[in-house]
Amino acid sequence: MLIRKPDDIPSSEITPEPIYRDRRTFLAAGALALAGASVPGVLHAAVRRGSNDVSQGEKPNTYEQITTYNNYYEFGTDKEDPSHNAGRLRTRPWSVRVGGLVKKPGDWHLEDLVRVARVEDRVYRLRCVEAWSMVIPWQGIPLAAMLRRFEPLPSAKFVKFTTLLRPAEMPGQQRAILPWPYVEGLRLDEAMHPLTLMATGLYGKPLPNQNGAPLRLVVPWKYGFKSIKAIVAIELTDRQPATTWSIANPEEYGFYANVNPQVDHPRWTQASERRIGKLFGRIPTQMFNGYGAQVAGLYSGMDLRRNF
Ligand SMILES: Nc1nc2c(c(=O)[nH]1)N[C@H]1C(S)=C(S)[C@@H](COP(=O)(O)O)O[C@H]1N2
Ligand SMILES: [Mo]
Repeated sequence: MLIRKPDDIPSSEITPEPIYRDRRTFLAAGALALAGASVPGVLHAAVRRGSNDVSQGEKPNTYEQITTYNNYYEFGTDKEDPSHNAGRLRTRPWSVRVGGLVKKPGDWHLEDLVRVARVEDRVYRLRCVEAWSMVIPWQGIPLAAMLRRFEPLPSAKFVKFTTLLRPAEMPGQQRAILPWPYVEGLRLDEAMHPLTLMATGLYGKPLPNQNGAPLRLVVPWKYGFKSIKAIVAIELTDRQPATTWSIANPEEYGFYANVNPQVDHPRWTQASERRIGKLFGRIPTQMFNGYGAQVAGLYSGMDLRRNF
């Protein structure tokens, strides 16, 4: 018989999923309350989710939904391709190259990198630019805590992220669907925002490969394509970095990609979305995906129609 220490057992394994969900929501709300009033909207959202108001659509999606309906073109373009094909990817050992405008460049072992801060629970909405959405209970560490360890220079204004390039294990990279490797970027203040997370897990389990193991970005107020998976490099820059979808199609995908129901995609409306798992109807899309109280200030004075 295999006997494990209780703390080796993910809570999700010993708690039925619906109870786990409620408990996590409660924990998240409590943690944010302790953190003070700096992110009142998040606390409020967490409390609302805890109220079991299913009609709001704020109940977390199931583990099954989150891990079988994915966008990850390195493993194919159909939603079920990543869950079918990503199992072969080797995510250990893993290191992240840190460079550019920092005092402390260098290669970090994944284990050392995620040890720079305590792992937190964050239940976030994820809104894909394709107009579907989910609610995902992530675990991860704030990107800000990571970046501080690299000591950005005063000249640093942006952060560039790069996905692993390994066509032998990522069959989508054997075709020119997108320019590889996948790259993304944030303004430094967006990257330092307390909502910006480096995710290492979901539902209390290690991040599945199809969701971006072992380390993926989560920027909940932006369209999902900003949340780059399987990160192997982080570079601080003084110029806005090129990003994969704006290279592929600059008319349709911009650098900012803030969720905005008032600015339609050239080929479809962004005013509403299809919540995965909800059988009928669509739900209204919220400005900044509902995180405006926390992040709108980052964009004051900016023309959000031009900076899409
Ligand atoms: N490297 C990489 N990261 C990526 C993508 C991708 O194709 N490659 N797809 C993006 C898109 S479009 C979305 S919507 C989210 C989906 O994340 P999920 O599969 O965990 O829900 O991942 C983003 N990160
Ligand atoms: Mo997406």
